[in-house]
Amino acid sequence: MINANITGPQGPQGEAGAQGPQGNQGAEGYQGSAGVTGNQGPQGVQGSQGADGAQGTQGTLGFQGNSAAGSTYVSSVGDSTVPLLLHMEGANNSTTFTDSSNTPRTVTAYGNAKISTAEYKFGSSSADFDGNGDYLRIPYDAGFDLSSVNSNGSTPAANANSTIEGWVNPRVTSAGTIISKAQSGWDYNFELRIHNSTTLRFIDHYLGFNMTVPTITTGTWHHFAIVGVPSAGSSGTLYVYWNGVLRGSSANSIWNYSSMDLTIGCSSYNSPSVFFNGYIDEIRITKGLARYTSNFTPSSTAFSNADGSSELPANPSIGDTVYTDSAVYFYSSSNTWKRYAITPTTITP
Ligand SMILES: [Ca+2]
Ligand SMILES: [Ca+2]
Repeated sequence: MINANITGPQGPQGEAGAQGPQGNQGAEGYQGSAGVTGNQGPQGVQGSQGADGAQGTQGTLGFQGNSAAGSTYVSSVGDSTVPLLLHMEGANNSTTFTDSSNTPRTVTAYGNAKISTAEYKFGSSSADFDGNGDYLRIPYDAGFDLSSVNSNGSTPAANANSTIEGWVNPRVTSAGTIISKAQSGWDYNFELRIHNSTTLRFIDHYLGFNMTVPTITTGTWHHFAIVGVPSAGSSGTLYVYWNGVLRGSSANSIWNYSSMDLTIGCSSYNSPSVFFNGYIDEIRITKGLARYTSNFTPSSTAFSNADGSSELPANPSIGDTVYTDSAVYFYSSSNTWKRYAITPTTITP
């Protein structure tokens, strides 16, 4: 018999349910305590090299070099506009005065005129004059004749453009002559004096006149300049500058009576007189150039040598020569450059 109420065996367990969703993120933790300071880092590496600079401009043409038979023609050496340049350099008490001009001239010291290292404007010495019989004399030669103007006032030649300048440091301000070209018979080329502490005196070929200047202090360097400027149809004008300021002028014939010796430290009118007491340095004469035509600041450096010594080859061999139309420069066995002036004669073979 079949009993329909009999319970069957238990069925198998159902499958597990799906996993639940992920929980929310936890809260942020607390900040930790500060750490100790770390050690300094290592040095950085060197930067890379910079870019090359641009190429310089080409230098000027040099003189020919050191061949023992070297012989080089150049159109000119030195500054031919400078016929006298006295740096007043040398050993203390020396009586040798060297002209560093384009055509060096003989300078003779008279009285007690000497080199002194006690005072100088440039370099390490100046010329010292004691006010009693001391002066320098440079004989006349055509090379520093500043004339070419006639006493009748005809048009002067270009070399009447001229400049005479230098530095003075007086011990006294009583009358003393700085520079002079004069001779007997009222024949002055030019002459400049300190007349007193507030006055300069200038004498041209015809006339002397005074100029007022700020009080001249002793023991101080003062610059003077005499500038000749020709003017067409007349004789031109001489201008006198003191410490770069125009203090007077003369419209008489300029550079007249030029064929006389030059003296520094005395008047050379008749016999030497009116002697300068103090120091004089850096005298320069320029021929053919009026360097100052308005007030100016005097040079703060020594004037450049005009003798070409700074232009000749720096490392010559004995026997090297450099020549121009008017001179031969020869590197001698005494390891110095010698300049020989030449007067060419034209020949027709
Ligand atoms: Ca000097
Ligand atoms: Ca003397």
